[in-house]
Amino acid sequence: MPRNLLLLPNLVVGVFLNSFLFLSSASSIIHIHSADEGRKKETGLGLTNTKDGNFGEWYSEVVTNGEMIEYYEISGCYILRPWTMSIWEIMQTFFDAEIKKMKIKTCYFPLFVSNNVLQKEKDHIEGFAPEVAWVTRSGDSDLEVPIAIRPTSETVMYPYFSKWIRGHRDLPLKLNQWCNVVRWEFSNPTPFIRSREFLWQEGHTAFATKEEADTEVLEILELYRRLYEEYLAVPVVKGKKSEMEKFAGGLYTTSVEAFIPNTGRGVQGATSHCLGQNFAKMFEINFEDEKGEKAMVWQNSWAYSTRTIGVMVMTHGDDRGLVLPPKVAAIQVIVIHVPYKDADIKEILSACSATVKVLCDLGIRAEADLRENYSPGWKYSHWEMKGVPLRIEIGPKDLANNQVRAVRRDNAAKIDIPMDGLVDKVKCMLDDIQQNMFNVAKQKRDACVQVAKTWDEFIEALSQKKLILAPWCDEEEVEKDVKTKTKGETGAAKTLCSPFDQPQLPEGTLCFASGKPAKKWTYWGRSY
Ligand code: 86X
Repeated sequence: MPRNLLLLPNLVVGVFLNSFLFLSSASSIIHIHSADEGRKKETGLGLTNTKDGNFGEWYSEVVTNGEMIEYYEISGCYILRPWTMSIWEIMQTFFDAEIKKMKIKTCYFPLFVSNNVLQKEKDHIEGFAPEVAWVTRSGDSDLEVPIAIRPTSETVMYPYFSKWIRGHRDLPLKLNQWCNVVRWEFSNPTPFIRSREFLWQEGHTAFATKEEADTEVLEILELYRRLYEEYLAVPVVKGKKSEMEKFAGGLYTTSVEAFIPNTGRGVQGATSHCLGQNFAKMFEINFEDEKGEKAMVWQNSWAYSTRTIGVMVMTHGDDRGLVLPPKVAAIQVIVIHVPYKDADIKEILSACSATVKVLCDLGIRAEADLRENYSPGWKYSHWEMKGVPLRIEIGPKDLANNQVRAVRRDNAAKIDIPMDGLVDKVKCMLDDIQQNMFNVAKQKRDACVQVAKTWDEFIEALSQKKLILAPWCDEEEVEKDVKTKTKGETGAAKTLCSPFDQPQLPEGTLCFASGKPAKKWTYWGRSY
């Protein structure tokens, strides 16, 4: 049987479902008039929610229809499909190579933590305790003592730091592991952004001096910035967390912060902590220094997780689906043949394959979709939904003119490219798409930044979903007070970070919230 006949029942079901929705659901009537809806009818693809209309629903549709995520029967857990994992692997390849240049070694510690060890640093666990998941049983019998699943690995690793570090020659000790962690969150789970199990790298390092630790904190933070800005094309702010928002077990916390204009929420992109000597005290991580005296190590820890991918999707996605930055897209160029009446299909197909080959030979991730049981229009929508940066169409006219038609995912621009010099042109276009995606995202982010010098300005900006930059006295009590006063359905406002890149703070500037002298500019907002 010809393969395309098998498709007919699907098509019928698709159309039936659409008309069923139309008749039965009042809400579907609201968006049935959009141009996209026509496309959805025609192709069986497309989104039913828009980014501006219902951001939350749009997001879950994008990550599922884009084939990144499959929902799982356990709430807060998601299947990461190959389309996600190829992005993760590209980021991993970049980051892993960079930290190897810094002489950081790969390790792997067990998933399980004994209660004893987990409780070792009481202050550290306090507050987090409700999120810890426990294994209490094997088969039919209860375990003698329950064991925890790592929510992070400080308490797993540091006993061995204590064992392995004896003298100054054992320092620095610089380890990183790629693994999963589990935090049993109860607030609304969101794919990538807040999931109960996620993937991350966690770096844990120990030094003889605070200076070395301080330097590394910033080196790692710069890698996180590059990951976001150069790979994911997402602008971030580098800065320091307030005392309230820092990792309580550490000395100070630095972070890269992103912002989602649609929801008006900040999102912590990655953190790089200087732990000081707090953990060294608890875990007795001591060494004999050059003078033969007993000293305590200085430690750092740092992590980024699969949350990075969610931030990227939220930043760039549009009403047609995902928009992937070329540097992380598994497929950068999708080649689609456009058959036409009596044109020689064989010739078109071989032109497509030849195009893919020249692109791949010069390092571009290109693939052809030559399936004959799907129409070109269906394929356009499909690969748009998946966010492929560049589509190349080849039809009889293109063949005759020795050219191809290229269509950009980021701005829908169409241009004809002569076959001669195709690879160079495509490379340029991919670079341009990458740069343009960053520029557009930065423009949108910058347009959300609102300086607030008074309480009234602050409240007004908050209601307009702004990323607020305000002069602050840097007092914990005042931050608490702001949190209390802004508590509402959508969550309280808090500090995101104090940017390292500080605008001028004129003498005599007062704190927007307390009226005391301001010490620094700080970003405020609601956050994920
Ligand atoms: C904080 C701190 C730190 C290593 C990083 O941010 C980088 C990588 N860890 C993590 N944190 C916890 O310590 C924590 C502990 C428990 Cl027990 C928990 F259930 C949840 C946690 N969440 C965050």
